[in-house]
Amino acid sequence: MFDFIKKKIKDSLNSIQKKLSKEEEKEILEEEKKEENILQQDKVELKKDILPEDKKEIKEEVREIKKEVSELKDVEKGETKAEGKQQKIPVKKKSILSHTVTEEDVEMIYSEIKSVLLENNVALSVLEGIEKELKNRLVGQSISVFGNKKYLENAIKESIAGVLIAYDKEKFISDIKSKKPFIILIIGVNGAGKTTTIAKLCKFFLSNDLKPVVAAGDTFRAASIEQLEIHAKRLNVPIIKHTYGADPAAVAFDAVKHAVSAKEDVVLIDTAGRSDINKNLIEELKKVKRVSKPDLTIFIGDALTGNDVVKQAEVFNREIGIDANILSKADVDKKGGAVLSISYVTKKPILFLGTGQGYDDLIPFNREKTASFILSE
Ligand SMILES: Nc1nc2c(ncn2[C@@H]2O[C@H](COP(=O)(O)OP(=O)(O)OP(=O)(O)O)[C@@H](O)[C@H]2O)c(=O)[nH]1
Ligand SMILES: [Mg+2]
Repeated sequence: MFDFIKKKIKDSLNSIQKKLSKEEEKEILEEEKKEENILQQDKVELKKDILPEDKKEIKEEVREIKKEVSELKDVEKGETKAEGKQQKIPVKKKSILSHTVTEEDVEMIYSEIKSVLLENNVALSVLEGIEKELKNRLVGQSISVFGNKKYLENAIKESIAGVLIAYDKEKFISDIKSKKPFIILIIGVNGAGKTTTIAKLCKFFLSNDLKPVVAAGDTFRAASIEQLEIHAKRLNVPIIKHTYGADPAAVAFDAVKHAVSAKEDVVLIDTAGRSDINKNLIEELKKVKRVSKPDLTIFIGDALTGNDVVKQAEVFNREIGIDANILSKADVDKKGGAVLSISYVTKKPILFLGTGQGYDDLIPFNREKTASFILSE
């Protein structure tokens, strides 16, 4: 994931660095020119007032001062490493060293990374969020940002983390333990990875000493019940099913009833998808939700579909209401735009990322780690 963003962000950082260094050099040169002018003026003023008998003595003193200045300049000269090769540039005097970052500086930084993120399906509102975060972190900072790539990297990393919302794994487990049975409704378009994610979640619950039961609420698609049955059998998890064409709300209701009497910890309700989100699907899901009264409604989205999945999540959130997101197929998604956008757009956290077809291919989402990964080598 983030293959394209990672590479391009590195290029952008180098380009930002170059632009900022040029600005800095210009500033230094201007400062030096000003100092030179003042010196010249002083010289002229002095020449006018000097008596001929004092000239020799003054010349001697000037020679001494020049020597000292030249020694000081040597000390003040520094070296910076640019892209492996060493380049000598004068180091600013202390007073000029700390530059106060302006809105224009941040806009320049933002315009560099904006195109990278846009190309990789990051939603526009998320980009605006990142810009706001960058401004909050950088504008007014009295710091030598120009000479400090790490500082810039950090600001970008924190700004990206600032638009992500994670549902902490530990909190998720403690939420589940707070109510028995805890009911989870799984929704999403067809092929998003709902049924596979339910199987992965069963494995996750079992390894956290929680007993799950699954409800075959997709009575619409051919072979959907058998698909869930195969997973349930492999994982040794009870399954509640009806026949094809049956009311999914009735399946969910029965699963909850079973969980209460069998003292199961979690009910996972599978549902059908449609190729597009039509009225029938929305009505069906609304009914399942009304009847099963889930404690958590999770939207499953296919990360590969980029902007589309974010739009789907918005519709599901508006029509049915979602509490958390899981993005599947993060293992094959090279862009990562959906992962960076979905929590900011829906204002609901990402719980896990699906990273393969195996039962263990479900990793808890961590916003700091995700942002660091984008900026890592
Ligand atoms: N590479 C990869 N494939 C995945 C992942 N999650 C699901 N899949 C695959 O995506 C395909 C669709 O997954 P399903 O779980 O059947 O999707 P669904 O949302 O239940 O689909 P419908 O029942 O048709 O609505 C299957 O081939 C899964 O193996 C993932 O995280 N990574
Ligand atoms: Mg399914």
